[in-house]
Amino acid sequence: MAVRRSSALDDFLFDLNGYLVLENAVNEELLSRLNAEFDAFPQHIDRGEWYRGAQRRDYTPETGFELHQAVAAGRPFEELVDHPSWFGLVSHYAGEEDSYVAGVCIDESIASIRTAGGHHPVHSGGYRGAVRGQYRHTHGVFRCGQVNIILALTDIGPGDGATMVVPGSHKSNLPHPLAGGCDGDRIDTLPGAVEVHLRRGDALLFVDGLMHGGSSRVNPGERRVLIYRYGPIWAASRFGYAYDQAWLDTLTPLRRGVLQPVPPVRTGDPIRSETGSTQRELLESGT
Ligand SMILES: O=C(O)CCC(=O)C(=O)O
Repeated sequence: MAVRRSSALDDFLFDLNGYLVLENAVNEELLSRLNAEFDAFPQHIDRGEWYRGAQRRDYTPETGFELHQAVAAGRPFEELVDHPSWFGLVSHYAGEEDSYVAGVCIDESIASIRTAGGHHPVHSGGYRGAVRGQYRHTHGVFRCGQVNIILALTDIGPGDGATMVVPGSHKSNLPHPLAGGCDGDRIDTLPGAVEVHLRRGDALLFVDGLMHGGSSRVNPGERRVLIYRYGPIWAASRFGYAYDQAWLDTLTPLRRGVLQPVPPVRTGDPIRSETGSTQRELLESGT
């Protein structure tokens, strides 16, 4: 599959709205392997318990089952790290292009299952936004702090708990006067917020500084998504997660380099050279 690079239209719409929808990002074959992994998740485990290299850590009681470090929860999840449908785009928007620290890392990866009644509270937005999630385009380059991919493993239409965004809010200079005021912190009726409906295999790409949240799911069944957050190579895990070296060593150089772009140098180690293949070179050579 060819690596998707951003077009002038992608850049325009991403700058304008703060998000893009990538249709048919993942094919049926990978989708069914990802869904088979979800089928096998032990949904009975408590928050804090581990499943393979991933830990259940629901953001709130209402978000439902959320496995953090999902990338280490099964082989198919590794294939999303440098997926050609979005890796070129996230590198362009969050990867400090044309700088001495070009490249991206994944600082959070989450497998999420939402059932009826669940939602993810509204948060973020440009107003007093953290640098970590900031939107920035200056001197002809993007310098976003974090760009997220939400990959749908199930169709997500009305009532399914679609992610909602407030288009353009990544540049807001003012607080949303009704955020937190409509039905508690639910985003469903927030003025300006729109539902992003996805077909299974579609992905939502957005800058984390965009005001967003998960609408209330009212339909029976499960909403299944994977959330991968990409930031510059110097970003760190928000919650301190680290990967087992033995597992990292099983990955391709590019995937390993995205999950651990700057390996630790410990007392007594030799100086580590900064030279080596860049992510861009590895992506283009397919290694
Ligand atoms: O679950 C969703 O649809 C939104 C997730 C979200 O807001 C987040 O992970 O920051």
